Parts: sequence; structure tokens; C-alpha cells
Amino acid sequence: MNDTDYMSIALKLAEKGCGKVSPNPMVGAVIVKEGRIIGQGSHLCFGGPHAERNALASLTESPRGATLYVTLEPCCHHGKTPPCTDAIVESGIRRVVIGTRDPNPMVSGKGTGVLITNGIEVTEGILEEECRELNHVFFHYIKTGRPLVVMKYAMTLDGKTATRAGHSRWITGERSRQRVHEDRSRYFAVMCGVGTILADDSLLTCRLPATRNPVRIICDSRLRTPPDSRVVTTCSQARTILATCCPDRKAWLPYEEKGCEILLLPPREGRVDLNALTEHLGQMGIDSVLLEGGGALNWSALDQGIVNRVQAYISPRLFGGATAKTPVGGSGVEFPYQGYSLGKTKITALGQDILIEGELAPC
Ligand code: AOF
Ligand code: ZN
Repeated sequence: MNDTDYMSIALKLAEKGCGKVSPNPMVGAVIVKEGRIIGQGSHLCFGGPHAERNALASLTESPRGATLYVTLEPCCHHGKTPPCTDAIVESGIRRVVIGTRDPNPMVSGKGTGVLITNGIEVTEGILEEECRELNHVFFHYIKTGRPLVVMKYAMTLDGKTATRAGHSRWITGERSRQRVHEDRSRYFAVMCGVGTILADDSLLTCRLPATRNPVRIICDSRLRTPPDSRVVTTCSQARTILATCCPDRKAWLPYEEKGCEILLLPPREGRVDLNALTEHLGQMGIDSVLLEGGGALNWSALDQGIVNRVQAYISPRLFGGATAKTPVGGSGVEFPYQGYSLGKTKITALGQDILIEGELAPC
């Protein structure tokens, strides 16, 4: 077993925090002495002990002279918990292997500095890409203060999101839909436009056992969401936020009575200003949004520069129909070079479907 092998174990441990620690990072730690794993830990709940401290608490023997493998640079600040660097230095650990630096300005480079000053040997950058990808939401949120927005859609091979009559259940197969539900629990919030609620009375919850529901955000500039729709009546199971430009507080009452939150935002071309919305969501501690919009909202989101990643689920079927809906509407671009290009693309087969995902460069 080498450094990379132990770091892979730490990465697996980090995943235990998925959906439970945001907006903090998922972190895993392994303590190794003379080729034996003598302690391991994960960061398991927001505000709870960090992975390093949980690993130290699990020790089966003295860590004097041992090596600690940790996916993220250990913290050296007093947050909701005391600095992990103190606990590491006190423990007598001789070497620390770090996956990636912490982008948190309170920690970045400083945690490593504290360890080195205390005579601990530090190795950085083991499985760095994997460690960063695991916490891509945290990296984005801590740097920008805004949620990472992932635009997700499912379409046929001929680029349709519904038949000419508007039917869309189902386009993709079981495995793709399972994956979407996993993402609904992985990302903090799910967002769609009022059109989706009016057409499908969508619930937007996560239908997998033992997972958390995302916060549901509906972009509804004129408050057209029916007060008896399922997103409104199920507020006790999952938080619902209506983002609107309607300043009439009397019109808010039927929603507020059922537990919905109303977020009043300035309009942009008659609809909710999406930059103002993401700014607000960031301030509310929402670190990520899975955008399950229709074509109009998807275009606005792209056009206003709030989309960071795209996930396109493609099913090997064709619907045809000149008027059948497509994933992105709006005015579109004029020339191919003006199109939005994805970088770092990844292609995954999911049963008969294909998932293409990638990152959008900031505008
Ligand atoms: C975590 N879990 O395992 C590590 C973190 O408020 P606190 O004390 O929980 O500190 C949160 C910060 O600590 C977080 O932003 C990150 O920079 C650092 N490391 N955080 O939640 C962990 N190692
Ligand atoms: Zn820490």
C-alpha cells in the first residue's frame, strides 16, 4: 500500500458525509503506522467534529510516529470546532499526507504551515483532482459566496424534452432517474420555473430511502403557483422557497400560511433577476442548486451567467415534432462560435442512456 492507496481509502471515508455536512466540505482521514491502519474517521455532520479528530478518537494504539492521510488540508482556526492542527501536533503524528489545500482563506496554506513549523513532514497533492472534485461545491461556494448551479435535463436523441403534445414521462430509463434522485440529495437545492409546477404539479423531492430532501426553489415572478400544488402543501417535509417579483404581501399569505418562504427579488426583463437570486441563496447558506428548469428558465440562467455545470441525460429515442420542447429555449445565439462550450467533459453510460456532463467557463 502506498500514499495513493491510503488516500483512496480516505476519499471513500469522506463520502460518508455526502448530503450531511454542507455547506462544509466532506473530509476523510486515515492514520497508518508501520503499514497498519490504526485509525480512521470522516466528517459526518455539519458543525460536528472534523475527520482528523474523529480518526484520532478511533485510534486502537498510540499514533506516535504514524502518518495521517487526509483529503483536505487540516484546519488551524477556531470555527465551530477547535483547530485540527493542535490535535495532530499533540498526538505525536510524524507525517501528514494531504489531498488538496483548503480554499478557505482562514486555512489555505496556513494549516500546512502550522504542521511544518511543528516539525511534521508534509506531503501535498496526492489524488488532488479527485479530492477537489469530491468537494467541487465547497470549492465554488467558499470562493464566490454563491451556490454552484448545475443545469440538468433529459432529452431524446433528437433533442426533445417532451412529445409534441407535451408528454415527458418518461424520457430516460430507470438508472438515469435513480441518478437524478441521488443528485437531489447531494445538492442543497432544486430549482425549476412555475411552468413546471403548472404542467406537472412536481414534488421535487428525493425518492430514495434514508436521504435528505433538497430545498425546493420555484422561480415564479408573478406568483402563479397554485396554493394547493404539491410543492406548497408538502412544506413540512421539505423547505420551499418561492422567488418572486410580486411585492403585494397579501398575495404571499396563502403560501406563507402553508410554510412556504417568499423571496422578493428585482425583475430583469420582467422575470426574477437570477444573479440577485443566487446572491441571496448564497447568503442563506445554500451552496448548490440543481436547476431542473424548462427551456425558458434554462436559457435565462445561461444568458445571465449563473450556470456552472451542465448535465445532459440523453435517451436513444426520437420524438420528432417541430414544436416539441427542447432543453434550452429563449432567443439563443446567432452564430455557432457564440455557443456555450463545456470543458472537462465526462461521458457515462447509464443503461441505454448516456450522461454528458461538463463545466461552463465563467463569462
Ligand atoms: C469540516 N470538516 O473534516 C474539515 C474542515 O466551523 P468548523 O470548525 O466546522 O470549520 C469549518 C472549516 O474547517 C471548513 O470551512 C474548512 O475550511 C475546514 N476543514 N471542515 O467541516 C472537516 N477538515
Ligand atoms: Zn479541522
